[in-house]
Amino acid sequence: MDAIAATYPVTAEPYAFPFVPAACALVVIDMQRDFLEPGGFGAGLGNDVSLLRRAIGPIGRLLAAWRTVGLPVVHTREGHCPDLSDLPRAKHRRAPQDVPRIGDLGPMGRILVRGQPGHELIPELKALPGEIVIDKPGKGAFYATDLQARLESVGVHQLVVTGVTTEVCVQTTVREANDRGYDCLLLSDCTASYFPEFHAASLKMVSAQGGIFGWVSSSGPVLKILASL
Ligand code: TIU
Repeated sequence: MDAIAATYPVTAEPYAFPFVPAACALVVIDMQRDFLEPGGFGAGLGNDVSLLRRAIGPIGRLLAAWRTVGLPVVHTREGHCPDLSDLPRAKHRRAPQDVPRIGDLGPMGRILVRGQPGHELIPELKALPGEIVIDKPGKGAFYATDLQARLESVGVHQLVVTGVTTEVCVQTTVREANDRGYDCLLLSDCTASYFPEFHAASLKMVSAQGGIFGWVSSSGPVLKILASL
């Protein structure tokens, strides 16, 4: 049997994740300038964006190993059409009066608008040609996107999930994936939040109750398996 079609147990909470490389995609959620760099959406909401940078190195190393094996990679980007027709009124309104809103002009162009500099993936984690890039108007990567069809077309039913922020777009995506029948492994060092306590609680919520939404590990055990393939 092909080595990538075998099952490799990954040490995880609440028990080993049955990693089948041939059926697994790496999902990198919203590693965009608007969330990680000063002057973007995250900073405008009053967050310390430097807290998210801890995930860049671990995601970069995992991406490199994943690409070497040739498994599918999905990058997501949160954002809206320039005419904001896919921006629900409630999401647009939901900000204090004095902060920049989605669509407003900031130092990296219009905030969370597709095609603007702030919407781009950070330079450290650019998508390579052939990798799936999902532009999503919501927090979850399945809502109003063709992600499920794209995963089905490449035979994927497991997801290794990384990116930002742990309790917002990452956890929303894990919950959506769980309801659609995907096994998700969330990697603690490859995710980050503006609120370290929310990061820790999110990881616990996923793996508690027998793995109610999935599994939690760190990138080390996955890297070791990838290196052996
Ligand atoms: N604000 C916050 O923590 N996150 C978001 O708005 N989007 C994502 O998590 N990508």
